[in-house]
Amino acid sequence: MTIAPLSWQELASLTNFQIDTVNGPTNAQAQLRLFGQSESDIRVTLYRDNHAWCPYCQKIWLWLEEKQIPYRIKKVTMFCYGKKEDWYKRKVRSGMLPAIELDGQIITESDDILVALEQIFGVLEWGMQDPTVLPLRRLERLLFRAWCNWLCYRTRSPKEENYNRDQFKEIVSLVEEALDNTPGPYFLDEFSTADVIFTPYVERMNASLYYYKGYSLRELNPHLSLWFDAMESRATYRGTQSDFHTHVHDLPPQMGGCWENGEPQMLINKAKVDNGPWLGLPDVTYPEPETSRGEALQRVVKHRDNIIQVNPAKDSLFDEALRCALTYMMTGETCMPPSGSDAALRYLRDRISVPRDMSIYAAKRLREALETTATLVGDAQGKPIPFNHRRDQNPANFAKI
Ligand SMILES: N[C@@H](CCC(=O)N[C@@H](CS)C(=O)NCC(=O)O)C(=O)O
Repeated sequence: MTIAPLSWQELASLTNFQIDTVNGPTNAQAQLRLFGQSESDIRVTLYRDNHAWCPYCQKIWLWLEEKQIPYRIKKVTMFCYGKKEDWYKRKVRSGMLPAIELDGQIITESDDILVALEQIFGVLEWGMQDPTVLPLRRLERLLFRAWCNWLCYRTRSPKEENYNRDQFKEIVSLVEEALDNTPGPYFLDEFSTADVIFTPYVERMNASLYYYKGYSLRELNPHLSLWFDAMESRATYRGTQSDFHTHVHDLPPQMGGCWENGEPQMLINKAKVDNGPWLGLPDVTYPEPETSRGEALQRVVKHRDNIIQVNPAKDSLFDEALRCALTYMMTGETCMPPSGSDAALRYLRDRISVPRDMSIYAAKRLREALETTATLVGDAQGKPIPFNHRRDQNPANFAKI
């Protein structure tokens, strides 16, 4: 039995999802964060990328959220998905992100930014220059380099591939040791700057190694596993957290390539991340909030005109197909989309970006609904996701919003 697609008006009536972007939980949509304070208290502007893909920006974002420092957010285009704004190049000649404006002064380089913020607002438990934090910062860079060596260089032989993997695992064992040395799940006795420093790349390592190498960082390393769980207990981290699908496709142009090893486990993982099922992937383990479907629906209803416009399919065809997927997501009833809409539905499935568009479980529910609905009419895939750039995600297409 299939049902007719609901109208946009009927769909809109099924969600009352709303968050207070300014004073509520950490979220990717905010342009202003006050934490109950007033705009006149603001001393900081954070310049970060539109899509929340920039790892060094996540570091500053998380720190500001943890310290509840009121700040403004100005979003800038990364080279990989569009043209850098001239106004930003006048502020930061290299165009690099992140940057902050602190009491009118521009500061770049994420580590320097944290040091400058600490001088004004105090440290997050332990500071960047603290003797307990410095070795952890060095360890994070070691881990980062070992990850790059394994993931981002095309190896010429299995021997070379295995060598890079073993080098990475060796550094991971040092990370496990460091985590084992503390009484709780974090890198020091309490959650601190040290955890913020590790967060962006450990999250990206978890995603990319699962997909490109068949290696599940979070599942294979007990202390890292507890660390991830502890991070996910924090609303601040949840607000910045991305999913596997987003990362594995945003990393290649940023990193200059990510290389598959072609092993059986890798092929299984890759198929799961690309085609689902997305629930159950080790990119998130906290329980799904009841609001996930309502959130996904609210975000699509809000941006539907642009979502339909950027889709390669004819507007009327995709409008109906999208309503079918949303109808299915909200009612659980199968809703047959128009024939020929399978590629269009999968085009959107592949371009939901977490946390830019919605949070992790909302995205999983939406991807699932799009895929299930597409399957009713065929197995055509959307235009492939580009590997060398992501201009398919140019924010200019959404600039009117
Ligand atoms: N060492 C710098 C690195 C910053 C960096 O590499 N930023 C990248 C984004 S993650 C960037 O701005 N790339 C230019 C672009 O993509 O537009 C820092 O720690 O802030």
